[in-house]
Amino acid sequence: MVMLHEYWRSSASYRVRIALGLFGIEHDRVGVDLLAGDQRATANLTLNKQGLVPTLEIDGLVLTQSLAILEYLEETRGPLLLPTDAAGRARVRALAHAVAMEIAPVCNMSVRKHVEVLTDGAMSPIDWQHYYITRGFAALEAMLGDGKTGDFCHGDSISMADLTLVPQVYNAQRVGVDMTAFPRIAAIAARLAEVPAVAAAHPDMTRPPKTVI
Ligand SMILES: N[C@@H](CCC(=O)N[C@@H](CS)C(=O)NCC(=O)O)C(=O)O
Repeated sequence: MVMLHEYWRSSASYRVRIALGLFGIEHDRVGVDLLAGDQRATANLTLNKQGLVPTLEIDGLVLTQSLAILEYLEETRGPLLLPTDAAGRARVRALAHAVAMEIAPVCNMSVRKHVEVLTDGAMSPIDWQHYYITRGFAALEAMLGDGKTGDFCHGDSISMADLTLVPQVYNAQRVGVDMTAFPRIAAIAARLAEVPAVAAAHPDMTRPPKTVI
């Protein structure tokens, strides 16, 4: 059985949930409560040495790092998430990395908490995220203006870039980023929200019962 170890609000987990849905891979989910610190408990560390989520158990393997997981699914079950031409793949990866390697890491929970401690509460986790998401989205919006964007980030087919965009827009909205400043990103996100596998992966659909928001 395929098993996804995840947290319902984790953007990296959200990417993998969308991919599993798009590939039609049946799976079970194991919740790792980040607010309770379960990511650093032995059960999670045994699977994910970095003490993070997600981890995907599939094909007898234990896979970590969401983009590596997406690439694995693509290589074993695709093509679906990457274009068939090298230039297209490079563009999609650049868009995906602009989110997953530039915006998301600095907005991670451990970073936000550390900044709050270092600044003695002067910099709130929300202000921190707001700043870095806004900055990152300004760059992403410009990247999407190169004429190769269609209904989705790369032409009219869903790609890995869309799988990183959706969770980041969810986070942006949670911290009050003004999405009207990013019309291309907002329009793509709105279209993606209509895709069944994307809608089914939304945190509200996967939130454990009785979760405090
Ligand atoms: N680059 C990693 C990032 C994983 C990551 O940072 N996960 C976050 C949730 S989105 C996490 O586990 N945070 C726990 C913590 O910061 O303690 C990936 O894409 O899988």
